Amino acid sequence: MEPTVLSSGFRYTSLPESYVRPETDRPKLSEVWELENVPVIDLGCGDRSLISQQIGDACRDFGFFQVINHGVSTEAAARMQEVAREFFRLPVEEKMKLYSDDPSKTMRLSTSFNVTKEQVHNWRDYLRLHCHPLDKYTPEWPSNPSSFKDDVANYCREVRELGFRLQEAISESLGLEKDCMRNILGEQGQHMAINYYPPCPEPELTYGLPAHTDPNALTILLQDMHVSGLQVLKDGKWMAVKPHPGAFVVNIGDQIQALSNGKYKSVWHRAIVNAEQARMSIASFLCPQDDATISAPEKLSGDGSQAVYRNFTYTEYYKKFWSRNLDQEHCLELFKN
Ligand SMILES: O=C(O)CCC(=O)C(=O)O
Repeated sequence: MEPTVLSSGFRYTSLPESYVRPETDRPKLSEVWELENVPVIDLGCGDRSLISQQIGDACRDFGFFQVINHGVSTEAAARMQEVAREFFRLPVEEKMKLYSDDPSKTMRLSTSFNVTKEQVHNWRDYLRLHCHPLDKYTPEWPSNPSSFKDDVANYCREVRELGFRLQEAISESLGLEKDCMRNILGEQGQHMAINYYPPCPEPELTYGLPAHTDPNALTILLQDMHVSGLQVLKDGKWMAVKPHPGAFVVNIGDQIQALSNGKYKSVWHRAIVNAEQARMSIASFLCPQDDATISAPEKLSGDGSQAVYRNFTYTEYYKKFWSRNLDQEHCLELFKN
């Protein structure tokens, strides 16, 4: 069968069989809690040690948090969201020119997660872009809508700065020099997934994205303000993360879990879909340089004798991550000492 995307203009009235999860692996939406006390950290409060303490607490207890007064302009975020919406409204023939199932491609439109490997599909389309260095990658980005390259590049620059500020605060919260994480991670790559979840006829039977952790270092998520869908596993229970006005959701990826020697958690999260409204989310991923050696600093791992994970390169980790299904065991488990 020819590959296609969900955002084709066709409105499904029932869920195609290939999206139906086995009974034991469904979202059980009635059992999901709303998380009232998701840490919301004010990065503009002017008190550096308070910020680092709040970030440390959030990374340890939740593995994720929201940030406000983060320095990314409201305009850049609004334009990013608007151009992403315009992209998914394009005719399907136009979008399909960018379609690929090959995870090694640096720019592609795809659907679900890993369509050729997975047994059950996910109710999601996504446009995945490499974003750093911008002058290397923007030429291959979509030129329709016409403002796509400019709007997305502006947003990427601002989000990258935010990511670095957060990594510095994370380093300090671990008692390390502020540049420590960034030095280990090297010249960081930056990727983006623009996720589009169309209305789903039977949201109880499937996922937009099943439970997964992120393989990268840090994820900065711009959520749809009006349609929620992100859920996080906390103390064995799924919790819905209600969008907070003007905030980004930040989560620790597997690499920071490894660098913190397991002190900070790369948490399981998932996206659920709903029957009435389409939802979008825009995830920016900061990733270690391909050949960066991921190894917890001695201050956290003794002289290495208490290192929870063996040393590995990001290339090695990333290959392993994409060779598996999204919802298998935590990929870091395979790198334990
Ligand atoms: O759509 C969301 O809220 C979650 C997106 C996500 O987890 C991802 O892109 O990896």
